[in-house]
Amino acid sequence: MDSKENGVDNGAEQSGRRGFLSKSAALGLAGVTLGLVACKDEAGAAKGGAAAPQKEGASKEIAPGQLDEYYAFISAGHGGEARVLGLPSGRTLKRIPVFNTDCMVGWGVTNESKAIMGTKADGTLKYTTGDTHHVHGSYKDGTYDGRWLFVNDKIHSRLARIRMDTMECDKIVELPNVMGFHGLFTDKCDPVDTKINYTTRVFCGGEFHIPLPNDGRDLDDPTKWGTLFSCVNAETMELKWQCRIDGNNDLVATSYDGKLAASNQYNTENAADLNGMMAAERDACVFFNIERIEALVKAGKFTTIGGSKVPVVDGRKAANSDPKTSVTCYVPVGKNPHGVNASPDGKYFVCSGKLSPTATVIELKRVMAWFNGELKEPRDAVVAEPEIGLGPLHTAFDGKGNAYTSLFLDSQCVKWNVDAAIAQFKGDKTAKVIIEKMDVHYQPGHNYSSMGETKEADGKYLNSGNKFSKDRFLPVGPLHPETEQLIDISGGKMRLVADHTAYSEPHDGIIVRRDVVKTRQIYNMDDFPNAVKPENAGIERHGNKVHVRLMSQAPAYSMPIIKVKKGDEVTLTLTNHDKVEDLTHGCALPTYNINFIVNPQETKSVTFKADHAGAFWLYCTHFCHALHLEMRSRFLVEA
Ligand code: CUK
Ligand code: CUA
Ligand code: CA
Repeated sequence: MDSKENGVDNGAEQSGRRGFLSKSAALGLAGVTLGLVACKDEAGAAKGGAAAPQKEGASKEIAPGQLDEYYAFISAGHGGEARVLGLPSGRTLKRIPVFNTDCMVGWGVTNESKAIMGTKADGTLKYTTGDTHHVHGSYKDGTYDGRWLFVNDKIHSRLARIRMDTMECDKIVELPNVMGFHGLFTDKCDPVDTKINYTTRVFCGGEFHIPLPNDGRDLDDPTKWGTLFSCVNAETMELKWQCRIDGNNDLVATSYDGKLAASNQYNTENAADLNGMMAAERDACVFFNIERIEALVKAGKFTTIGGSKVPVVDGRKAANSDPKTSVTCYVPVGKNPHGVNASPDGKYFVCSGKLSPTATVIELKRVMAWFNGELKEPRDAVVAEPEIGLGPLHTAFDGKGNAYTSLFLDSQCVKWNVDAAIAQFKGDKTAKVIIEKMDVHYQPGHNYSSMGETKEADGKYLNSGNKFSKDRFLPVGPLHPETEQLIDISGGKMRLVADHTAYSEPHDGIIVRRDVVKTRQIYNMDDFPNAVKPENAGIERHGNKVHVRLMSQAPAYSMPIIKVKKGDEVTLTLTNHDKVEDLTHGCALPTYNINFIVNPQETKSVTFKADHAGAFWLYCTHFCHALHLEMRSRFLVEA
């Protein structure tokens, strides 16, 4: 059998695949993006697939029993969850259900998780789908403080918070009058009170234009539609304010001093169709002056939209003609940009062209100068715009002055030097901007580096989240796994260290030093007001409402028989009294579609109607003890 028969392409075919991907993607855009095809240079030309990891890379392997150096917290795309990997091994450490339901932990099953996810009047979940793209951490002193992670849901415009000590989602908020909440970033400091040098705000970019409010008006007149940039209080997870803009938001970045947030805009045209969105030669990166927006909110200079009470400040150009009072600054950048990333030194934001082969470097000092009326044009804040390759999307940094941008069309990662790009922009023809291009497999979206979005960027690892793996792994049917490729960037040359598979679909993530993360070992029973203790355990009945209060301690539940009547509304609360770390029990109830776990000292509950008469074994699903299989109780429902 040759390699083709079993569906595995060999090396020679790999290069064919690379060429095909590059050409077909470029062709699809031909006609609208002539410049893009024309600029393909030697360095960007298709090459063969990169080989297996090099020798030195192999030494990075984490032997059995050894722990990884880093955590990677990554989004899961339309899987709706967040994931935790160990790096460099790529071991999956945890999958954190957020917007999806998960029957391992009972996310979307228990009353507690449903209360976080949001329910309809009948108690069922409002949404069961999610689309997570971006995970960012909370900061203190310009680096991660290990407190929270925040993750977006593009499909239903929700922001979720994950506690890093338990690595569980604890709050979700839905953004009003926003559709397609895509980019998200935490702030790192208060713009005014510099003593608040930690995260108190989360910024959320709204991508899709919609009627405001979206209640059926203006359906046939998209010129009246708009998009909002939202600010959420990180502590309370309530909306602080929104800012209406011209064009749209895509991704978001923030400055270390808390004064600026920015979002790249690919639809400055405010268009409703593909050609319209690609009409302008340049789009923009819109900067928000946080201090001014909040001053307007404080002064009552805002409107509200529809039934929402959230203050909405006008950030459109027409309302912001004087830079000295403007809340927004629209800096023109390459066509249909995707991605805006802050350099770890806090000086620059880099916005990539996507349909332009360029990355635009914007100096924050100059943006502030524009807001102070000291810079003529917003475009004057641009200090470099190197040509780096085809389909540039996201940029990561090594903390040594180099940037790494994913090239979607070229299926490469390009390493370039920011200072050299600035020198070239000033006219230095000898400046060597491009340092190296490396093939990745294939069509990379996000890349992100170890501690790369903090002042502690250490330049050790770069992850390339690729949208296609194609021939990198054994085929598993029509849908292939995607690849997360780990690249060692600590030396002079980039080295591919490992391919990790990813279940659809890798977007953004962060790589965090392991010492930053401090997890809890067990829960505190007192944190649960509904905890079941020996004094209140048992069955309590009020009419047809029955509360079953159950305890678990390996290898038994506190009641061998639980008897209710058909038609009862049963609330089952289970507290795990085991105190040993990781001694988790499950609670599954056949026919009733109930399945969840309780960790040591944790309490969870479910409410359901006992609408099937009969005997049902309530059993432990989580292997906890030699007598795990014996850990079960009879749930009897009298007809
Ligand atoms: S986006 Cu995924 S590759 Cu949603 Cu951050 Cu660019
Ligand atoms: Cu308790 Cu298995
Ligand atoms: Ca555009």
